Amino acid sequence: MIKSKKIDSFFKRKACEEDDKNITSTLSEPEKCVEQQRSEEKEKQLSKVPRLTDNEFEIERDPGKRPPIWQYPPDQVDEIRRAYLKCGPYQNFLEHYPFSGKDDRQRRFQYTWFCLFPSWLEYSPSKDAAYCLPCYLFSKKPSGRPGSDVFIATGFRNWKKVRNGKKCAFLTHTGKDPCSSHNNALKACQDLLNQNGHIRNVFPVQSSNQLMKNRLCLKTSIDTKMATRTVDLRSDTVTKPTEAMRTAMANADVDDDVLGHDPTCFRLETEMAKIMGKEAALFVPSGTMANLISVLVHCDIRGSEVILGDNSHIHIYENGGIATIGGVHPRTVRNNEDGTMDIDLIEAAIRNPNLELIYPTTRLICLENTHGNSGGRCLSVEYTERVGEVAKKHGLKLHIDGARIFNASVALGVPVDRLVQAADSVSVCLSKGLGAPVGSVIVGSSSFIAKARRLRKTLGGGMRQVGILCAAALVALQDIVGELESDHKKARTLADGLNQIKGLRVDTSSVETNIVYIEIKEGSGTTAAKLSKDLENYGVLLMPLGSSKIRVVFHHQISDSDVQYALSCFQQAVNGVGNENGN
Ligand code: TLP
Repeated sequence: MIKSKKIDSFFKRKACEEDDKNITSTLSEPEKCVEQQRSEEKEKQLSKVPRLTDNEFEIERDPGKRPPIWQYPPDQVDEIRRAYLKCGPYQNFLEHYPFSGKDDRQRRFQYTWFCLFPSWLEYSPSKDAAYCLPCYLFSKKPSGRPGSDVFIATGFRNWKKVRNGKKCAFLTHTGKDPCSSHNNALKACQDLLNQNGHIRNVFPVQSSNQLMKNRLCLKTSIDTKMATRTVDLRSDTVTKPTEAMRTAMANADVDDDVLGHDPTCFRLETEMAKIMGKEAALFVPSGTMANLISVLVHCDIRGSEVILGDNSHIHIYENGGIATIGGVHPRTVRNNEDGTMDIDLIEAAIRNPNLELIYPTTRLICLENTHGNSGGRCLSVEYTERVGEVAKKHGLKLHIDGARIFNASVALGVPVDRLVQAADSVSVCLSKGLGAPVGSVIVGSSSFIAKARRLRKTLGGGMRQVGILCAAALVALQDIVGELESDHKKARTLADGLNQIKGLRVDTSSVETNIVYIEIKEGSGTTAAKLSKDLENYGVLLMPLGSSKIRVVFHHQISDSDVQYALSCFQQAVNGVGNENGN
């Protein structure tokens, strides 16, 4: 993978340019003479730098000599910005640049860049460097991060290095993203120059009639916004990629992953294996395929049986794929309300290998953590380890459907690798609470993942430039895992609020993570289907289950005010009255 360079690296000065004094001290007499001529020439150039007095402001044309914009008094800074914009960026004539190279060549190359970016690129004669005017005008106190502050490109004489297209420092500075800090600064400049439409300038010229009309318009647009507000609680699968994800996707370094060469996919798989404490990882299109592949790799001998919960996702919602596609026989054990299966029931379900003439052969136990149909409840390390011991004792493998394993890890306060230590394989969804648009990852031993890779191809899950998807997933790991705790908090707030509404009930003790199951009490006068429909009219989306149960799932795109809004809509829909707190 090619590392993208920071802007500074394009402008590293050559050692010989580092210190002009050092250079002169090592020069011969004739060379010193030339050098002196040059510096006199430079001084002359500087004296030519125009200075402009605009009312009280003296505009310093040389960007290398200006004080930082944020040092000006806040009430004057816009006027100063406007004055600078009126002058435009300071650029040099070709003949005014100091010559470069031993044979005193003109700086045509550098000059060309100024012609290419006439609206923002500036030249500083005193520093012999390039600057960006809009970025200067809207710079904040420096953050100190390299490349993130005002564009000050020193090392002017070495600019030939930027010639190769996509790594050009100037293009990198402007950025392709319309919201890059440079483009934002450009927009800010335009806004500053176009103040006619500003509300401050429009209001004073309006009659009282017009003012009243405007107020009504404003109220209508707020009402409309309320009515068109959407609070999507159907699942944590509904999130839209964040801006950071979209940017990462657009810039992802990719190659053919079926050939095993996609660098971003490699990065994600390596990272996931590390986080989960397993040898290897494999990116797959969905949680369903992740579970199917995992079960099929563990049960690759005909006549295999898997023990799994009767209320598990694999058993209920995955089209029976393990049986219809994999020929694996499911043996269900009752799921308790907390998502566990009793250990003795699991053990009792393991087939007696001596009777293989009549029984299928048990090869695998599957757990689900968090357990979706039990309201997102967490399986503890202790429980998982006890199941792992049973599996080991009988020579079986343990797979965890960890679609929401990060939610469990956060809720239990246990590192995720510890939580899955007893498992031979884990499927982890990136497109649930983590908010990535697509994908799951399977983790396990290297040999397990090698077989899984082959099966993924068989199932049509091998994808080519898949780094585009993995790039978003890497952002999800970095940005969204930290949001899960807040999702859980919001779920509890909603649960508590709903319990205050007559006709609804939530078992708050079951709300451990981001899922809330709502029960509609008998005599409430509504049903799951009707309530969902009514809430949909307010823009609150959820999932009705049966006649009296509704599921809501939280994710990072639900805000605190969404929770309050949803509560007041529930109140309104069930009881026909409501206040802002939903009480
Ligand atoms: N769950 C979806 C629906 O299918 C119910 C949801 O909205 O919760 N394991 C678990 C525990 C899951 O909850 C899901 C999806 C999957 C696997 C399957 O993942 P995908 O949808 O990516 O195939």
